[in-house]
Amino acid sequence: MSTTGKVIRCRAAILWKPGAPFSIEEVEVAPPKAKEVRVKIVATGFCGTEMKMLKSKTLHHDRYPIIMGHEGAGIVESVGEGVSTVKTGDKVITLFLPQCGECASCLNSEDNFCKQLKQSETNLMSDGTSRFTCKGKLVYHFGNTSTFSEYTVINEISVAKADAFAPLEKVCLISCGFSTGFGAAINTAKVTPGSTCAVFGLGGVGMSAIMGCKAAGAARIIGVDINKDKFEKAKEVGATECINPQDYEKPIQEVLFEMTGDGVDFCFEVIGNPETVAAALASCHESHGVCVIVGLTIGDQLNISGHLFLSGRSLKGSIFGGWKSRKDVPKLVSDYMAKKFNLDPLITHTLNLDKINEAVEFMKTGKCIRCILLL
Ligand code: COD
Ligand code: ZN
Repeated sequence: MSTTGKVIRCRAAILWKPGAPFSIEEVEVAPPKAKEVRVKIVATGFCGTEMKMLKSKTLHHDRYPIIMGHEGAGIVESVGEGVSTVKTGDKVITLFLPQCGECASCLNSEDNFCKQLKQSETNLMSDGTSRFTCKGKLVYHFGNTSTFSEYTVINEISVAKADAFAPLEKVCLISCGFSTGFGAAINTAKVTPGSTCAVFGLGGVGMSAIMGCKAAGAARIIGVDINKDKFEKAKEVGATECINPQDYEKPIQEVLFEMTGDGVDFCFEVIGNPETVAAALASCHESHGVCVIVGLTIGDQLNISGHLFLSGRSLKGSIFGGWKSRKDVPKLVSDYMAKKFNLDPLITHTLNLDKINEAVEFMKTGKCIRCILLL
């Protein structure tokens, strides 16, 4: 029996208040309105950014209850009026960063920061309402996507079509972690062949940055993390050496200067910590070194000496690895299908959505790179 045009009752992981565990509830998901699609989520990764959100007391402006999740893949269940680029049955990747195709950023070939991203700051759909309710209460959306639900409603500009044969339990990582890290190296830093790189933070996004540095032909890739259990995997994906700042008396930037002579050509901060951003910048070659910030979020303040820039270093931000989401994600999925990169090393755990709080524990204890949740 078709569910088109009807409210769907399904399971979702709800966060009722800051600091609470996820609670699996039955939710109602309204049909998509104009220019929206309703997606049956098949798989979603649990990203480090969700951990940041769980810890933060200030993000979301107290918009609870909320359905989080922004690293998803699924199948279009139905589409709203005026949707022309996807149809029922299509496999799609959810996009926390939309691509409207019309704003100044979308029209600029060097820019991917679609102005419609602002929409997600309301935690509601464009008409100011939510498509979710639970126990009679409005439930807020998250990151334009809300993938911790069996069904979700997303703007057409926030989904990308995926190859019909793509394994959704793997390519969901193209929705955030893989693309964010890999693209930071390829597109934002534009890592050059033979260069020396350092990646601070060896989570799913940092590992993907290592893969990007390797694909770009870097000669040396130094992984930096306080959890040495990450080193084996980092080397598997391309790190040539790994160091733990806690093993040294001196600051890590001095260690990196000793290891490289002149500092690294490209450095990536994939932790989201203002202090490690400062250390990553200071680890770069004094004149041509480029440091890319992948972590950090609203409210994070940097304290960096202007002296570091005088000689020519640069510090750059990066969102979604610089990819134009709707245009580039289908190509990334095709590249995955053509075995141009491997996502398996990033997937350390796979759990049913019901076990989402175990995924939180794995992330907390540093045991996991990516935990894929199946819905
Ligand atoms: N020094 C070295 N390593 C550290 C330190 C430190 N002081 N502190 C933590 N680490 C390591 C951890 O041991 C861990 O291995 C790694 O840093 C972080 O990995 P994860 O698995 O927690 O995180 P990822 O890889 O999934 O995500 C990292 C981000 C940097 C993307 C995230 O934390 C973040 O800052 N997000 C905000 C930016 C954002 O919203 N981006 C868009 C969506 S992702
Ligand atoms: Zn993410």
